[in-house]
Amino acid sequence: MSQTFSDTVSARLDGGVLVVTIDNPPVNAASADMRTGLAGALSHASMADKIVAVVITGAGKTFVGGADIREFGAPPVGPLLPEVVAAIEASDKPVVAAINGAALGGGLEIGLACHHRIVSAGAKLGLPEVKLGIVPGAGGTQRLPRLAGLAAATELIAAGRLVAAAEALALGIVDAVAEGDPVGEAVAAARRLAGHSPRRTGALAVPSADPVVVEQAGVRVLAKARGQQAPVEAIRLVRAAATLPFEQGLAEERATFLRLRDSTEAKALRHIFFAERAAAKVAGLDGVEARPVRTIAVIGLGLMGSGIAVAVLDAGYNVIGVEQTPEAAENGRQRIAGLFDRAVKSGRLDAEGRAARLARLAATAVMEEVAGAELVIEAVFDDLAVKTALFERLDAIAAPHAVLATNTSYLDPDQLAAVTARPERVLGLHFFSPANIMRLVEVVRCGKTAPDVLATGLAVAKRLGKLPVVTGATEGFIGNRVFSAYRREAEFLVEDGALPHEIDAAMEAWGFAMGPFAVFDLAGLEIAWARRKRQAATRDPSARYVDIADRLCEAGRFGQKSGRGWYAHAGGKRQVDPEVTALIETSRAAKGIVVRAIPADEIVSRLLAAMAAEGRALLDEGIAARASDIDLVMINGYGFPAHKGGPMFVAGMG
Ligand code: T1G
Repeated sequence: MSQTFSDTVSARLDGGVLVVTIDNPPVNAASADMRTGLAGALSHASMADKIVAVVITGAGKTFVGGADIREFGAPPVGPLLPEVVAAIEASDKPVVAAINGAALGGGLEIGLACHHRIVSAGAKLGLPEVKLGIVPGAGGTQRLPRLAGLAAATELIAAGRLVAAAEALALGIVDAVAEGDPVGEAVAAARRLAGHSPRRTGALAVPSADPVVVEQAGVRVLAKARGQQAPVEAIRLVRAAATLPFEQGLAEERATFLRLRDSTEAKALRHIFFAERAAAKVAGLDGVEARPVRTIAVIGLGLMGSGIAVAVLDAGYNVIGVEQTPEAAENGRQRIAGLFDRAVKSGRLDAEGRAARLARLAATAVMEEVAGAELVIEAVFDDLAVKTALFERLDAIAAPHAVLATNTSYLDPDQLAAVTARPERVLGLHFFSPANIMRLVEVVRCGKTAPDVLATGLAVAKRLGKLPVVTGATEGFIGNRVFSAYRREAEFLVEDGALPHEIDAAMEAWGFAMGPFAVFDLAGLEIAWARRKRQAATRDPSARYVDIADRLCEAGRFGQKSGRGWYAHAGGKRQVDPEVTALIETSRAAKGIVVRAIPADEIVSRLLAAMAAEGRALLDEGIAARASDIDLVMINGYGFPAHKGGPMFVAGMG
């Protein structure tokens, strides 16, 4: 017989054990109602003599997905999670966690306060709060070190890394991995523990550890934190677990959590969290089924094509890799095999996985073989004539129901669709290099793309583990349009008086891993130069135009690959090149520009404003569906720091 303690918490008695189930779809977040219910169940258990122990579990595929992030910023509603967690730990009757699925943030903190933890084999556990710009706020930084030690706790909390069940057992975070149903095994364990004094995590001593090892764990995480606050605070709090009395550590943690929760960094990362979920909701696709896809043809196995093929093979699809000649096809197959070798070397893949993936790859020079694919992705040279001819051919030989996708970065996919008999089956899938690593895929909805074709593109991108963002068809889509505005303003700043290294220094100090000119040199200057030349005839003569980059390219300075660009590059290092400074000064003088010193904050604000203004235009044109999509594209494709939220968020338009 089941008993309810709130809308989201109910319980049943199983031979003296109260089995409490949290059922708060979609992720059993620790909402106010859930907390009230859990607290109610615990106090009921403490008062009922017939109850000898408690088991806590979640309904569905999640244990508890954490605190309810939507409640952040709203006035707090009691009982607060730390109070519920403290009640669990203080219970005189053993409380066993049956971790049936994801136990994240406050969800794991509930588990850590239980006296025994049994996890199902497929569950993921972790304290990913730093990914939201905060630290655990319900005891995670004080209880996890007591179970897993300082070094592991430092790494897991400061990096927000999740662990699978086996690693959680090895680290001492859980007591057992369930062979079958974790609830049944938890009830059995609870009965065994009944009548014994509970093992309270907070009462455990923090195992001693080699301070050097603990220090190194923190250093490794901070090397990637790029000035974010939360990882620094997480490391400090985990250390405090070893030096402060438990209750004092909890208080310090809570104060830090509350301070960070309202920080701009946390608001920015929360914005990104919900932006990623919102991007998946595409207008006009409610109830639209994606077409089934088992085999994907990738045309062109160069840098982009081979990366795309690897991502597709990693996701379990069959791949038909097409090149112009048998030799090129074999080179392509070897390039793909080489990418898998690297994955094996870095431990991300084992030999069996590599072999299984390559077994699903057919590399060929016979274009007609694409007839066996439900989706064709072309990644050939980004030239209109080349791609148009290819689409005419594909339209004739691809399966009637197959979806045709272009990986173009700058061409208008509508022009490619127009040369086919069925333009409704054409869309853009714009991957970012390296395509097997970069998360972002711009999914381009062309003028005639059918809803189920768009749904198919989104479904495939999601299965690749990518972050798909839908964009309309315009030159450069969302990302390159905003990046072009960024580039334009950066060059205006150079003409006005700032030097490339000063601009890069300002943007890197603000949070970018690389400033614009370092990125231009890394990507190569020739592609933008070719586009500027293509546009020269139609460029508005009254519009401001900076020709310094043209001068650099005319001098053979194409960036890192040619050893010289905006910088001189040697030994993997970039250096200010007096030749470039002289070229800049000459160009300014030729235009009679009165140079002035430009402070770093003006550099930053002008570049951010330029990106936001272009974003605004994309929204007005209906190319981007929402401002947060633009933030996702710039963060996941162009190195905009996530903890800043994106150009639209910074401009207050997120
Ligand atoms: N709060 C509120 N809503 C949440 C949520 C949460 N914690 N997690 C997910 N959602 C919503 C999400 O917005 C989406 O809504 C729907 O649930 C499905 O999510 C004190 C303070 C659990 C692995 O960081 O990582 O605890 O779009 O699409 O792919 O120390 O959600 O449908 O309207 O992601 O199956 C720490 C966050 C919080 C975990 C499931 N917890 N969540 O993935 O579904 S801070 C986290 C996830 C904390 C304490 C602190 C994933 C998931 P909608 P989804 P999924």
